[in-house]
Order: sequence, then C-alpha cells, then structure tokens
Amino acid sequence: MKIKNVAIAVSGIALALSLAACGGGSTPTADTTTPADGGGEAPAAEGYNLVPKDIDGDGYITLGFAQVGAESGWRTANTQSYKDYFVEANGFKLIFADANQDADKQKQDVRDLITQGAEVIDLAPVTDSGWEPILEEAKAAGIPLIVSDRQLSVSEDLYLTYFGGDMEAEGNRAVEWLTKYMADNSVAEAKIVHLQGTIGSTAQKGRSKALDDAVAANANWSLVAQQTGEFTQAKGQEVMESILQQNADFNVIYSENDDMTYGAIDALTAAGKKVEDYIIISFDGNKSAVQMVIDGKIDVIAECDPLLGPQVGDLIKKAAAGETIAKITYSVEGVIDSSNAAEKITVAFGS
Ligand code: GZL
Repeated sequence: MKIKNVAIAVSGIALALSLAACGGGSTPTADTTTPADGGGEAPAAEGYNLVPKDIDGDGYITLGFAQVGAESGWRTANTQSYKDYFVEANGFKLIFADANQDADKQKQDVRDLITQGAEVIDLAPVTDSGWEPILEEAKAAGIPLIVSDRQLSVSEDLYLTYFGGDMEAEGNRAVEWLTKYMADNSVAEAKIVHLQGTIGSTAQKGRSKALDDAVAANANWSLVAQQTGEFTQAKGQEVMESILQQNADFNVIYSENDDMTYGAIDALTAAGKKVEDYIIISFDGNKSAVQMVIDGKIDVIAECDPLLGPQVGDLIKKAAAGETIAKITYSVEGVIDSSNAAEKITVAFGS
C-alpha cells in the first residue's frame, strides 16, 4: 500500500526541482558541446562544412522534416511546433514526411526529401541504427542535416547539429525522484513494472538505461515486468492488462511516456485497482498528465520538451548566417510533481 497521503501530511518534501521552463518553447541552454562554425570559410563542424542556404534562390530556406509519426501527444505538439514555425513569414518553406513509426520507411522519406528540393533536412529518427548510408547521401547531395528529438549513434561529421532532450538525464531525474520518495516515505521496496518506449529509439534507450542502472545498484529494487508499449496509449493499456492478468505483485510503474501511462491507468481502473496505491512515474508533461499529478494519480513526470520548431529554426538561421552553433544542444528540462504541478500546468503543452 503506497503511503502517498502520509507524504502529503508530512508535506515538507521540498525537492530541489529544476524550475526550468519546459513546453513553452524555452530557448536552449548553454548545455552544449563541440562548437560548430556555420558558413564562411570555417567548416560548420569538425569535418562537416555544410550550412543551410537558399539553394534555389526563391527567397526561402526549404526545410524537409522527417518526422517519426503521430503516436503520442508529445509528437502532435512537436509536429505542430514545426508547422507553426517553418512558414514563409519566418523565411522558410516546409516539406513534411511522416514515417508512421516505421524506421525503414523513414530512411526512404529522407531520400525523397533530398529529391523533392529540401535545402536542409531535420531528422527525428524512429530508431538510431542504420543511418550512416542515408546521412552520407544527404552530405554528398550538399544538403545539411540536423538531428532533433532523438540522437543518432553516428560520426559527428555526418550531421550539422543535434537539438532535443538528453534522455538518459531525464531517466536519471526520474530515478533520483523515486529514490528520494522511497526514503522520505519509508517505502521498503520498489517492485517495478517498466513500460518501455519504441525499442531502439534513443528516447527508450536513455530512459531504460537510467532505470536498469538503478535496479542494478539497489538491492531493494526489482523489475517485475519490462515490455514496450511503443509510446502509444492503446499498447500501454494492452501491456498493463496482460501484466495484471498474471497477478504480478508491483508497487511502481515506470512508464516512458504519458500516453502509455494513460493506458496503464485505464487498465488498472478497469481491473478494479486503486491507482493511488501505485507510485506512477511518467515522461513528457502533456497538460492532461500534469492534471493527473494534481489529482494524485501520477506521482512524477520527467519533462521532455516537444516545442522544438522555433529553437531548431533559430539554429538554422544562426548557421546560415555563418554563426557558431553547438554540435549538441539539450533542452532545458526538470521534473513535475505535487510541489510544482499547479505552476507547471499553466505552461504545459498539448491537451
Ligand atoms: C522524446 C520523444 C518521445 C516522447 C514520446 O524526445 O522522442 O517520442 O517521449 C514520443 O511521447 O512518442
């Protein structure tokens, strides 16, 4: 039995939470590495000398956006931030490609963007493997490529810059929150159901590594179940239903995005369980999920900012103007729990 009420009673839990803005299109921090010089004589980055420019002279830079899909509230907000920002009023045109969460289709999407006249490509990769040949083709075609949202394990001379969340850091914030919650509330054991995101995405890899490392380091933590819910509500519900049918004994749910969390909560409710009896950890920070923190259903959300469009646009403009841009820029993110949810819901993204 979770002792959340006691936690509220002894309220004094003052988590040193990052009050960093998230979801409000916050400008990137200085949390960057390997400065890259865009334009001019200097290469845009070590071994990478392509910078965005108006190749066809129509007065606009055409961005080809290779998007993951439409699997979650985060993705919907992410796509909208690009469609809102990359417009002629801001000096851009947009060609949009939706991979429908299909990694192979996405590789063809990038090839198509090259032939369709993209002058810079933004790739949000479904998964992080097998990209080198495609990135080589974009480079050979003289089209600068930006990686956003999820990182790639490729040589830095194959892309201009990365902008998005640091997924392992997000996972570590969630794990640190759970560690403190257990200590402050005398929770003896963490028996964990782990709902993973799309296997092979760096969002899943980073968030899963943080939990796997913590389970290995804490004798009183154990994984009761670990399965992908593919970042969707329907699959998250299906996985939780099957776990409940096995009468598994657990007290913690570590769910790698809000949509799978919604599905898991639906499954618990349908099975007659009291949601408040479980310590529920989620990722992203959709408005509905933040409301569930206020309502006492979700205990903590590790933030992940989807509103990347304006910030990527800013990096493109800087590189096009020959300014130095960092090779990697991570979003400013923190955690949302009962201590700051009322404030965070005022800037939360989505519905
Ligand atoms: C994270 C992003 C993840 C979100 C999910 O940057 O790639 O994919 O956490 C989304 O909601 O589906």
